[in-house]
Amino acid sequence: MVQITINGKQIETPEGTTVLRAAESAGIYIPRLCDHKELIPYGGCRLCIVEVNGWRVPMASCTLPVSNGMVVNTETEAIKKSREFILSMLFSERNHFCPFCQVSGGDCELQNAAYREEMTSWPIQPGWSNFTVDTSHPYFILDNNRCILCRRCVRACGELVGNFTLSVAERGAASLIVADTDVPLGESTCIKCGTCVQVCPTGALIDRVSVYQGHDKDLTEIKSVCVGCSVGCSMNILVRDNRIVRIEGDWEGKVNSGLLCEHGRYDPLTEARQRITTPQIRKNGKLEPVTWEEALRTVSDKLSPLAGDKNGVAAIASTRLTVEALSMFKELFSDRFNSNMVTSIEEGVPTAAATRFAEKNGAFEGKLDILRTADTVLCIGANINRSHMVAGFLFKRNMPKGTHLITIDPDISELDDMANIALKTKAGSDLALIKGLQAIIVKEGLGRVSLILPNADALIEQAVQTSGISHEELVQTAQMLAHSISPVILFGKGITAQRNESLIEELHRLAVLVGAVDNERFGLLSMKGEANSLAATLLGLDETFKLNGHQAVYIALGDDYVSKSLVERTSKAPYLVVQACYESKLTEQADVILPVTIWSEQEGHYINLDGRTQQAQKALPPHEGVYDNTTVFSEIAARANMTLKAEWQKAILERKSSVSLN
Ligand SMILES: Nc1nc2c(c(=O)[nH]1)N[C@H]1C(S)=C(S)[C@@H](COP(=O)(O)OP(=O)(O)OC[C@H]3O[C@@H](n4cnc5c(=O)[nH]c(N)nc54)[C@H](O)[C@@H]3O)O[C@H]1N2
Ligand SMILES: Nc1nc2c(c(=O)[nH]1)N[C@H]1C(S)=C(S)[C@@H](COP(=O)(O)OP(=O)(O)OC[C@H]3O[C@@H](n4cnc5c(=O)[nH]c(N)nc54)[C@H](O)[C@@H]3O)O[C@H]1N2
Ligand code: SF4
Ligand code: SF4
Ligand code: SF4
Ligand code: FES
Ligand SMILES: [Mo]
Repeated sequence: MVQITINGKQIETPEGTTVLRAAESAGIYIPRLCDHKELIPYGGCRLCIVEVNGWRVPMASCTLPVSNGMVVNTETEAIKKSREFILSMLFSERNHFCPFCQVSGGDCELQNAAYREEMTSWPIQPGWSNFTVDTSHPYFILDNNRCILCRRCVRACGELVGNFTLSVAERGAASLIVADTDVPLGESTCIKCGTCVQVCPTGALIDRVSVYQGHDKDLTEIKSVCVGCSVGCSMNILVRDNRIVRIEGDWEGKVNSGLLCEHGRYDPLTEARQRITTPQIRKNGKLEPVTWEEALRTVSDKLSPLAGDKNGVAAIASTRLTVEALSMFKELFSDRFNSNMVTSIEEGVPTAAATRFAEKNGAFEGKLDILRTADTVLCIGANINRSHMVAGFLFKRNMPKGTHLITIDPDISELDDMANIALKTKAGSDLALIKGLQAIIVKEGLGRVSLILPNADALIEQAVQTSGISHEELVQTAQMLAHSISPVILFGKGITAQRNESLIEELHRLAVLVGAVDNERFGLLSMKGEANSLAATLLGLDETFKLNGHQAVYIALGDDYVSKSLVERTSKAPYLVVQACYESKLTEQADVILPVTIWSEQEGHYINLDGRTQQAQKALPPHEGVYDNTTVFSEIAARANMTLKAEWQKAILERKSSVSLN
């Protein structure tokens, strides 16, 4: 620990802390603009200057490490004057006529910094010229006229997102934020995650959707969890007048540390599907609006007599429902109705094989955090750039620092461009390929553990033949994996959809062989499906959906999109109940439609892909006329004279998980 004195206050702080952070930990605020908690200190704006005893000139506190006995003052007359001068320069350099700026009025860190110094004007004549405004992006606008060149956006896009789209062109006062080689943002490599907008302190990067919808002080912030995929990013939903104005990544989020992808930040704001707001029943071949009472009675009259019949009601639920809803669904149809076909829309495709492996061998998967320090990532059958973007950010950001990426995928994807090795295999050749990689490692004596493979040469030959990958490329891949110090293996639906447990077993063996997995390290992760993919499999909702003489089908669809296959497979159902939020091909063929709350109108828990239970709060009141998913299940149970215990915490522990739960 280091002792320092700031404004007369004795502070003990760990070595390596910056003066700015040390002050902050002691409740002393030092004004700053380019500094951001999640970004590497940059020292660009100089607003954070402080006086250090014995030093000739003021120092930028955001890049100044503490040292023992240091005496710092942050509010001397000289410092205050310098700060005012720095702000005057910033204001005069470009078009900072605050009254004309969208974020003026509490949301602009530049304006707020000036008010803190009690500035109402600045003495320097503005000398700016017109800078470009880029309006080509679907979600935000870049107005270089309001830019203070703090480079938070550039640093966030690189250091956090790992996309490296933004940079600075030109020099000095003419510096401009540009995308790629100065192409319009909308035509650039930008993946639309919006992180740059979230970190911009001024009105230079502004959101198209939330613009002119109110200032932060007018908005209510609700803590929630993204249900876009199984990563489970923490988010703040900003609401005004029962409307979502904006969604931001939660900097305190355990999984995502403030990051979101396009699906989390913007998809909910651009939802265009038609809501269903009244229950409907098919009468004389036509769907007609009815009261909840009539709808529930009709469903109950039809389903109650089927209770106890294994081939009575087949039931299938979305893995985007809360775990509260999923466990009630399971209890209702599995335990009370005793049906032999109760599953989820995912049908266990992304989860069942790993869960079965865990049932025999215990939890074997690691936590997403391990990606932050991986030096080699093997991505096999997982399209991380599309399906679990934020997980990808955690290692893509380190690639310029030497982290290697290997992909094994029969299809071409954007990941290939950045991969060090992209193996374009024949689909389904993974088992042979993985064994071949093991054999090379064993043969070359590179394994971390001993593994006897008497037929190594034959396995390698088999891998080459089956996968279509050359011997040389296989050796290169094996060596890259084996030589790395902290490798991580990610697998997705390309592997799990083969529903072959030995594939998981061999991947695990490979992970142990290269040191991705040992007694302390768990560098093997499956990417799973939707928000409650893991919860669904823990509740046993992971079988293939098949109709076998069932007399009714109950679908708790929630806000899922429906695939053609699900529509086709249920089209022959003798009786179809659809619990859904939006109109779809599936609701068109329903006998009864029960309209329910969307994700933002309900509260509940989600268990993400690495076993973390997270709570989402209700951001909006339920749309008039709709019920919560859990209410519908308990109403149906009550009408069939059943009571549901609804003990989800207990229910999810009945099955072994492939990853430890926390
Ligand atoms: N054989 C087999 N069965 C499977 C799987 C498998 O891989 N193989 N996968 C399982 C899994 S994990 C799942 S989640 C389920 C469902 O998985 P799939 O059956 O693969 O369904 P999805 O691909 O989710 O597609 C839903 C539909 O919604 C559309 N859609 C998605 N987003 C949008 C959008 O923003 N706008 C519009 N207009 N349309 C959109 C898609 O184009 C698609 O037609 O199937 C499960 N069953
Ligand atoms: N944006 C977005 N994110 C999503 C979803 C979404 O619809 N949109 N859906 C969510 C859901 S429901 C799921 S299940 C997950 C799925 O997420 P992932 O598990 O990553 O699955 P996919 O995105 O289908 O990518 C699977 C990859 O495996 C490759 N592949 C196919 N066959 C083989 C094979 O035999 N061997 C190997 N090695 N690779 C193969 C495919 O080319 C593809 O690139 O994503 C979730 N996240
Ligand atoms: S939206 Fe994301 S990828 Fe695009 S420029 Fe901003 S930070 Fe980079
Ligand atoms: S656009 Fe915003 S975040 Fe980027 S350098 Fe300019 S002021 Fe800073
Ligand atoms: S990575 Fe998944 S959970 Fe995170 S913001 Fe994107 S869709 Fe949502
Ligand atoms: S905050 Fe320290 S130089 Fe910008
Ligand atoms: Mo899925």
